[in-house]
Amino acid sequence: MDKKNLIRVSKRLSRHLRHAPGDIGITLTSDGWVEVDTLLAALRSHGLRITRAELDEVVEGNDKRRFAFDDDGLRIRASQGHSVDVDLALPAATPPGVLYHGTVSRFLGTIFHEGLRPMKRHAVHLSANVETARTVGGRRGVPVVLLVDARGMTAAGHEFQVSANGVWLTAAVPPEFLRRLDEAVVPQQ
Ligand code: HQG
Repeated sequence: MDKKNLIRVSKRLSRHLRHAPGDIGITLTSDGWVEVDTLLAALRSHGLRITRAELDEVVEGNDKRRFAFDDDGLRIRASQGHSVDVDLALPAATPPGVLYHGTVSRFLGTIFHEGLRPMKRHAVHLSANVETARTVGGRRGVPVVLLVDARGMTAAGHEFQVSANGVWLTAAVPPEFLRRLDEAVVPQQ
């Protein structure tokens, strides 16, 4: 599959495995899985014919490893980013001392007032490196990177999870744990 098609199929998978399974008549389990055969048949009857080998290619070749198969390869799910009601049942994990979030300046007023909220997704998405946060923020304009005091949050009892593709997730980040990166003194890890 060429790169353009890989992206096209990946976007389709994101849509149905994170946001709109009903659009192709599939149902996700409570932890987000769907049988691969069911998915391929549903995509086929909605105009997207791909083989299992091509699906493997999309999962393997995905820049952010957005999708994962279960251990026996019979089911697939999105590793994060859902808006539909699923519980991925990820175990709690201890984050590094600081995490990062990329956003844009027009949201800063609200963010510093009420903290980071999941908005349409299930969890606030954070990254362990600045570059990823910059890229995420850059989808919406000139990126502003926020530093999250994950150590302080952990000490205050906030829980974190890490998705299969390395995205750090938490329910919300109160404003007292946020600094603009360009104004922050980065604490030692
Ligand atoms: C902002 C993509 C106002 C937040 C990316 C963000 C990521 C607030 C937007 C993943 C706010 C939500 C997630 C508040 C947060 N007031 N704005 N209180 N709290 N925001 O897309 O983190 O390519 O739901 O800063 O790469 O941008 O889809 O979250 O700008 O990994 O795999 O509200 O989605 O991954 O936007 O991105 P999103 P996000 P994929």
